[in-house]
Amino acid sequence: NIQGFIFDLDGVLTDTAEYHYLGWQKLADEENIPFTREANEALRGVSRRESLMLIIGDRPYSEAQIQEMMERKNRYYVELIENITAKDLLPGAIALLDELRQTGMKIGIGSASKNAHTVIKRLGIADKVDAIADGYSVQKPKPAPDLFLYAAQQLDLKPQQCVVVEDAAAGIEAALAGGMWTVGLGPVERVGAAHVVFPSLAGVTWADLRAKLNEAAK
Ligand code: G16
Ligand code: MG
Repeated sequence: NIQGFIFDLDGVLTDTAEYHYLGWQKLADEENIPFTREANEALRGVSRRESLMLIIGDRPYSEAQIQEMMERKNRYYVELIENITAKDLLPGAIALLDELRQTGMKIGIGSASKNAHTVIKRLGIADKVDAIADGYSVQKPKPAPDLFLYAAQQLDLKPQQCVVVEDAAAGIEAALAGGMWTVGLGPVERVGAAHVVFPSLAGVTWADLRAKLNEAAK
């Protein structure tokens, strides 16, 4: 019996992926490391540190240099997200959030980002969510289930009462490992492991979700 939804932030409710990309691209250019938009796809939902590791590969940076680069990229990112408004919500996000709340569902956010609180505030949805699990909440990043389990706990729900909505393969993996229902947004090649897949939240209603989840439960 489903009683709550946990939404990933970047790629599900808003598209901050572009700002993460611009931040990493600037850093990579400054460090003379080749980096492209395509390479950025592999960083979807991946933690800040893991993202940097994928960018630098086996280049011999010290821990101090790694820390400095993470901070530098974050400064660029924080600057870029200053202008986020409700207009940056992805199509269908607000309609579904509002509908789910009306049906009595609890709503949580499960984001790997340490900037999640800022983004949620700027999007104007802070009063529509009951709990936020972010990049400070747990140690182990997705695909470990810890972040979503933390969110479920904050909502006072059992994992099997929660639906996780994710755009990243690592996020679907994390939610499945936590014993939750999963909705994947995007191509099947990326989120096909989810119980239910939609191209995006545009036009998705609770009735659609309930029907497809019931189907998947059979
Ligand atoms: C996001 C993004 C990732 C980003 C990570 C950490 O997660 O998808 O690209 O690297 O958070 O963000 P920050 O550097 O702000 O702590 P999610 O989980 O909302 O998709
Ligand atoms: Mg995401």
